[in-house]
Formats: sequence, C-alpha cells, structure tokens
Amino acid sequence: MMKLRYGSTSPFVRKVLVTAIETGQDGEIERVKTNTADPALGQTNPLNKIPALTLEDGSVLIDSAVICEFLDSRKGGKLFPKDASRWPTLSRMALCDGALDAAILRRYETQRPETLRSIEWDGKQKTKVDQALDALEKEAAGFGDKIDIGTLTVAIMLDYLDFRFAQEPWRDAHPKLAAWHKAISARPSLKSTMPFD
Ligand SMILES: N[C@@H](CCC(=O)N[C@@H](CS)C(=O)NCC(=O)O)C(=O)O
Repeated sequence: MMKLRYGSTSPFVRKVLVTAIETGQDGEIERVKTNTADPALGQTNPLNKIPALTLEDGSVLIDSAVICEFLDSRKGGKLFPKDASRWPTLSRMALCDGALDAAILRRYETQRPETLRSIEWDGKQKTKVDQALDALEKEAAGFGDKIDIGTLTVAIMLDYLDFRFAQEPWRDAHPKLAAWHKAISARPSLKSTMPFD
C-alpha cells in the first residue's frame, strides 16, 4: 500500500486525493495524518511539506504536481494530456499552485505575532491571487466540462479561498468563474474531499 502524508486542510494534498479518486486508486493509498510542524516529517520530505507519497518500494515522491502525474501515469494518463493541450493544462495548474502558495503564505502570516506581520507583504501576496482570479475569469468560458489536472486545480484553489478567505468574496467580480465552479463542484472527487479543520 502506498502511504500519503496527509492533512485535511491542505489544497495540495487534496490535488493528490482528487487525482487518486479520478483515476480509481483511492483504495491503494493509506492516508497518514501529518502535522507539518513535526520535525520528523523532514525524514520523509526534507522540505517538511505535505503531500509526500511513499511508494511500496519505500521510495518517496514529493510535490503535488509530481505525485499527481505519477498516479495518473499508472492509469494511462487521463488527467495529464499528452497532446498539445498539455502545456496550457500544466500552465493552468501552475497558476493555481502559485495562487495557493500565495494564499497559504498569507494564512501563515496571520498566525505570526501581530507586531511581526507586514501589511505590504500581505498585499503583495493578495495581488498574486487577485491577478490569478482575473486571468482565470477570462479563460472560464472555455473550460466547459473539461476535467484535467488544470481545471481540477482551479476548483481546488477556489475552494481553498472559500475555506480560508471567506471574508474576501471573489464571485461577484468573477461571474463566469463562479458559474463554472458551481457546476464542477458537483463532481464526486471534489465533493468528497472538501477541506475541514
Ligand atoms: N509545491 C508543493 C507545496 C506544498 C505545500 O506548501 N504544502 C503545505 C501544506 S498546504 C505545507 O506542507 N506547508 C508546510 C511548510 O511550508 O512548512 C506541492 O505542490 O506539493
């Protein structure tokens, strides 16, 4: 059985779970609840981050993009296209991964003592998320019912914003994205993996 270093709040872990469900491998992965503050995580992932996937031979894969492509490749490559759509798909995933990095850094900043927090730095990260949302709004009409690692990561990123930044609503300024998000949210892989504290 493969072992996934897991946390129920992590959007990057969720990418892996959604990929596992979409490709029919959820039953082959044991979820190991992991606190990223535990220094022992460094023995599995020197970056002390989740997700990390330990394979049956004991080797470890890190980073959600790598783990998702690994899982997808075991089942013939459903979510990572091999044709020309590969590059825009990967770029869309990278955009959302980057927006998530920025959103997570903002979240970590709120957990530091108030005197150490930087409003300027927070604003810089927020700009990245806002710009990503604006770029996705322009693309959303073309998403249709396309299911690949790009569109799934868009949904996961939007759910993370709802989860951690509900006080900063994004739907009104991004109506096409909001309508698309509502439709894709019915997908079982997304419904069954919603983040929770
Ligand atoms: N690029 C990584 C990012 C993973 C990541 O940032 N995970 C967060 C949890 S959502 C984490 O482990 N943070 C702990 C830390 O940064 O020390 C991926 O795609 O897997």
